[in-house]
Amino acid sequence: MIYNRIKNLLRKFCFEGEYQDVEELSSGNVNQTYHLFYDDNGTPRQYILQRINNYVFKEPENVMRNIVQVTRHLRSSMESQGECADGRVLDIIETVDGKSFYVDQFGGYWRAYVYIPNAVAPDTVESLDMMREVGRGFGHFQRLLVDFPAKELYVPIPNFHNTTKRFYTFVRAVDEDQAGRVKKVEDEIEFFFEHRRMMNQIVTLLDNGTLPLRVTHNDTKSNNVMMDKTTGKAVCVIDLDTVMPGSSLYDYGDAVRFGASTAAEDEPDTSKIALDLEKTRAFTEGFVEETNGFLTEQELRRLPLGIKVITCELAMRFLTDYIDGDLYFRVKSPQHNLIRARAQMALLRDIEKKQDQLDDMMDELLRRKF
Ligand code: GN1
Ligand code: MG
Repeated sequence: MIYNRIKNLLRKFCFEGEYQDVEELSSGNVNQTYHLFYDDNGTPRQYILQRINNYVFKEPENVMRNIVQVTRHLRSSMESQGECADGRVLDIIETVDGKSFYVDQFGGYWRAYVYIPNAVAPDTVESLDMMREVGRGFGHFQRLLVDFPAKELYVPIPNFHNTTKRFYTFVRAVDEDQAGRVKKVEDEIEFFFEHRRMMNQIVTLLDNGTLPLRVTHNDTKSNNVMMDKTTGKAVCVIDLDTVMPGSSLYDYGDAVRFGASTAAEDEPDTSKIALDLEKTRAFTEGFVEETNGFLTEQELRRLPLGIKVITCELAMRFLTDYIDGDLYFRVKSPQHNLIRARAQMALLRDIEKKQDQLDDMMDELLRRKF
């Protein structure tokens, strides 16, 4: 029973009211997440309780230090721009000792947030309006952090989107073949060798100063932005674990990869997977509108490169984890990481076919802007 897993933790946090119920939320691939229901003298209260994956995040206390700082900055940026921050920024529930996390007797790290009411974290983006709004949500997030002192941030996963280094990690995994799976995936391995040059491009452009380093979210799936059920507006960006210096191309590219795909990230039938250009355009409009004025022309022109690089990078990360024996991502079956890798490879092939159309879309949007 889920309750047995969490019951001892409940009194460690400053939750208000009486515990009523718990549900496990399963859409994350890394952390374990629970939705808690409380009753505070007739007022319902809801919380999120999460166990931070400490295989992925080696120093969870520093991840939490980042989140405390980032949420504080988001709140004060909103207030200074005359926006109401209530319910629009992740709200950490402290432990009874006044900390932002609790360590259990097995060394597990736990944290809690106020659940954002009347909102959904969409696993699939159903309409163009919703996709435009997801774009606004992540664009707005980037705008609020534009003056965040990047040097103060701890880097939770070094080289997280350094695709060049990720390629070396992949090659090492192939060489070591620790789960004996390499012989089953020779064609897939070849695919990443063929895409090696393309994958290096953002790293090179950051290194030579063509693209600026910014504070970015780095995990911009549509289910990381809460959408208000009544108004359909983006209310709050969640999952701040990987906020760190990066490129706007990563945030743009990852959001399009996920939200504008015609199928789920782990769709086994690859014939169903394609990039929806209309959704891509809708996202781009929302994102560009919110980041207007601070994204450079170099960044704007290269946004489509972000879609390709991030899709390829993630495909390679899934394949690496399959080869390693499923150490990193949570899997539902022994084939899950391979299915995910093949799905992202299929998406990348379709993105490559649509390259000219993506470039035309950006040209047209840029002509409108300048
Ligand atoms: C992981 O756990 P979740 O769903 O927030 C991963 C992302 C991947 C994503 C793919 C820290 O995110 O990088 O893009 O899965 N997060 C980490 O679904 O590795
Ligand atoms: Mg995440």
